[in-house]
Amino acid sequence: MKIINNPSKKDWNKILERPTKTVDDIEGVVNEVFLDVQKNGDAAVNKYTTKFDGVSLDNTLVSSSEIEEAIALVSSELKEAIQLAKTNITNFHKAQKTDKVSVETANGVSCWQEKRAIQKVGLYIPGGTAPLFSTVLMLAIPAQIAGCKEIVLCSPPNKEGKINPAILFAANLCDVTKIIKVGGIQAIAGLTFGTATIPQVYKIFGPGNQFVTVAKQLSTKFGVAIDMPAGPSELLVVADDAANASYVASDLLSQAEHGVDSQVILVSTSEKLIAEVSKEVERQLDKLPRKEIASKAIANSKSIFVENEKIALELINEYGPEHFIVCTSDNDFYVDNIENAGSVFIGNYTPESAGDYASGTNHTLPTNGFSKSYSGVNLDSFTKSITFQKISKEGIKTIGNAIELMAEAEGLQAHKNAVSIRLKDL
Ligand code: HSO
Ligand code: ZN
Repeated sequence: MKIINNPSKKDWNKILERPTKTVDDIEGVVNEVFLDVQKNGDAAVNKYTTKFDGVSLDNTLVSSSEIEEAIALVSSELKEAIQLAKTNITNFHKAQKTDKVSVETANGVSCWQEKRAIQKVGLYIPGGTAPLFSTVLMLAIPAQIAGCKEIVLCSPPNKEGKINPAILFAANLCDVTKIIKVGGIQAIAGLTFGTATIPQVYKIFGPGNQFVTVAKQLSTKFGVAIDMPAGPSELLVVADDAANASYVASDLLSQAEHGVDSQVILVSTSEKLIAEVSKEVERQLDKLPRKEIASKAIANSKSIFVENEKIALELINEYGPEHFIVCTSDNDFYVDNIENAGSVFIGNYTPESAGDYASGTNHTLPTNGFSKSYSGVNLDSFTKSITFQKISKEGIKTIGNAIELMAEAEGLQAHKNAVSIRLKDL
């Protein structure tokens, strides 16, 4: 890891820059696939599955026998672990339910707000080198709790035309409505327009590569909502001599192993800790099966020494990390004052992996500085609020004149009339 000593504020932006990516050439392919799927449905989807995933499938809908087969392939230990995670994620997300908000704003004027589930949602689960079945839990559990009626899961098939058994097990455990073997741009296009096999949905969730990310963004042009703009995983750790250097190194590596473009940053007021963590990272890295990926991410990563906690906090808020681990002699200072972060992990015994899998919080979080304006996925991501109002005769008398005056001042006579016609009768 590159060590940066006491950087001046004007250099922060440069130092904290995310790994850049070029989107231009991707947009062309994404547009082409979208047009084709919109016009030709399943035929186009299947064509791109053959082209991009190297497999031709007659039927992309996962059958109950395929699910049975997958269930048999998952070890009972792993099933129990997944069940434990499901319980914790369920508990935490169920608690996020809120009561309806009801206010009599003026005499006879009742206003209230209630949440309703988004009826149809699409969950995208990437394939790739690490099949993230934990993401199935993070998306399908809150979708169920919210009451979404149709939960469609898309995940790319491997060369044998199959989806990883743990993904199928988790999807089945969480009562996903339909599982479809389709990935990449064609999956997002299918969820956007609907095909004979893929139902059209109102909101698409889940991580993916750059193609999937650009496709999700394009789907919004066709009226589909998305969870958030996704980017490579990130972790920022703030630690001082109160932290265990080998734990800190293990956390940094846990995130670095996601991908070569993952970004991990250590911020510290202790030069001693920075030196120890660097050594530990090298030592632990050497033994990792995904060493090649993690070492590339580590090569782009930084340890930043700062003079005091105040500067550290300012720098962290400027960066807005997806994951933020706090392990210092004054954790409360950071916890109380952090403004931009997706999820915060506190103390020596709270690794990021806990939130990735089993503590109960959601691991679908804003990256790329979007924690400044976006929340991570939570129960509300699967609902929308509807406002209601009921006005009595008394109520319209109370606010009617104000409405008439305002409508007139905006030059909207018909608006005014809608009130006047009623007031006349009272
Ligand atoms: N850290 C990832 C989630 C994940 N990690 C899934 C392991 N499995 C989200 O940033
Ligand atoms: Zn992770």
